Amino acid sequence: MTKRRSFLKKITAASVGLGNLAALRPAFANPAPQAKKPVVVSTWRHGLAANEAAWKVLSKGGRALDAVEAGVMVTEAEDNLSVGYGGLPDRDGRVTLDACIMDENGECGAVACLEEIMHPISVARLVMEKTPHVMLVGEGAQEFALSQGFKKENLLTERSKKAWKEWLKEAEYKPIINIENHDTIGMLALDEEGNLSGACTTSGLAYKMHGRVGDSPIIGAGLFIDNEVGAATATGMGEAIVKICGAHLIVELMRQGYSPQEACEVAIKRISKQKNAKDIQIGFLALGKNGEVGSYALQKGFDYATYADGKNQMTDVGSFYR
Ligand code: SD4
Repeated sequence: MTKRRSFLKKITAASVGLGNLAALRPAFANPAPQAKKPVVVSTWRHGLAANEAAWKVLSKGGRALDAVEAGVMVTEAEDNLSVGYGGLPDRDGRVTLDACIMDENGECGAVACLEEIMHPISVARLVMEKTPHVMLVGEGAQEFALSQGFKKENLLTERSKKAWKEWLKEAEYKPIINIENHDTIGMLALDEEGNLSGACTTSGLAYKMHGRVGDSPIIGAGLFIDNEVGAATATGMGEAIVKICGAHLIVELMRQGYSPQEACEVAIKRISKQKNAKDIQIGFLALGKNGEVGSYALQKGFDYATYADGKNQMTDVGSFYR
């Protein structure tokens, strides 16, 4: 009998490919504490202003989906160098935008390489709500936006044009996101009803090849929501995030019982094995169904904004390379 039991133990461990069965974290290993809701979190310092707009929706009992759209629209309309209006262009001087949105029902929409439209997140939402598709890109995305009443606008500001002209003097093609050049906004919200949604929007990697798309509009990479479990979003070097399906990996780890913090750390550790990991920045942000927040980065310098209990505040994030 004892022999049989130890034999069974061995084959179970071997068949799941794990030397140590304790490494398996069933969902019941992590009982959910009392829900903290509503709550909204978003990447980087510009998340503070974005959270204010999201909170207006959430504090009135509004839907998380409406909150995240309203929130990131603030950042899209700001003259900053990394999201929407004023975003740094590609190497041909064209501002191309990527965005996606996902709701509590697992519905999602995305646009990639969209030009001259100030609010790609709202176009992404309409892709979700009005088409049978998940993603529209380039000209097709723009045509769809125009058909929905969006107007063409010049998004290349004097400041971003000047920066691009400066870059052209050397025009060395080094596609990298490190601690100096970043700032996609990824936002996750849990509403009073206990439903999760998220949004992610960016002008992407500065001076990228025309047509390059990062992680931010890719469901499962830059953003993923599972209303039974939690939500995750990403910022940083998109190629590295896509290679591990970052946001989906984090949510799936949370489903297995990892806390949002532990899940972000596992995902960052996985990226640390990639060949150029030392030179790039990645930040992950996760929100559990119970309102618990976790975040981790590859390099120092990542932070995020949380609005909960009527307070909006920044948190500095720990990093793999200290
Ligand atoms: C991208 N992840 O296009 C985006 C860029 C970014 O902070 O997050 N910057 O790869």
